[in-house]
Amino acid sequence: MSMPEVRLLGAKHSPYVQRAKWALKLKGVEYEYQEQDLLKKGPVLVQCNPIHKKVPVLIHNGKPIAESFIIVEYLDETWKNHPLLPRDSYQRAMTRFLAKFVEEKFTEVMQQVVIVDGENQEKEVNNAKEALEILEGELKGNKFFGGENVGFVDIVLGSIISVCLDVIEEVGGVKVFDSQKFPYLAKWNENFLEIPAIKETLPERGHVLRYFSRARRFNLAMAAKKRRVKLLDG
Ligand SMILES: N[C@@H](CCC(=O)N[C@@H](CS)C(=O)NCC(=O)O)C(=O)O
Repeated sequence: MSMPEVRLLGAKHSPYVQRAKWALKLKGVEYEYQEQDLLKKGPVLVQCNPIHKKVPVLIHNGKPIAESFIIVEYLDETWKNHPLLPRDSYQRAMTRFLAKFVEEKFTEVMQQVVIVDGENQEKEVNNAKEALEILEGELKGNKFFGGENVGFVDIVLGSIISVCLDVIEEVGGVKVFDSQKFPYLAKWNENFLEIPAIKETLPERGHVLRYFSRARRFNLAMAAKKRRVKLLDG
């Protein structure tokens, strides 16, 4: 049997994998999906992403590509239909700038919101709100960050806002998003979830919920253990 041209190594709960799935779906690329066990990483994952051993990994004609940003950009360069980044170099640079902002100031902050508590959590919630305020201003009533069609920034931000945000709020016991305060983003989220290619490939909420609940329990237990060790030491 011949190998499929495009394969995706993923995990059911993962917002990063979701980005690759959306880009593939929007471009209408057929692919074979292979779920990975992230606790016992198998030889395929280790071989394809030896440096990080993380998903997603896209395998195109036997050649692996890791990191969600790199994968989405690779797909955009390889399949020209439904462009995800603008053609103009300056506009492309601006798109990448905003996507990087989302990753550093929102995605990574939301990851902290879900695994810490107390004052640290309050601080991270405020950081997340500040990032949302900036994104609200960048959107300025446009349908999508990509204009009339969803693009790179929509995919990156959607993987957090449309997939994880309410789960993170539930698991972390906090409120980050307020549709009164961020009306453009609230409308953007509605528009985003109305696109068939986006809503048909959304992960099941239960998988995302289980993943974040486990991550929170684990991290809080580790933090408590560290505090105990420090008390004994000092
Ligand atoms: N920067 C990476 C992050 C990917 C990532 O963190 N993937 C998680 C799944 S949500 C993973 O594979 N974790 C396994 C591990 O950290 O060992 C990307 O954008 O693709």
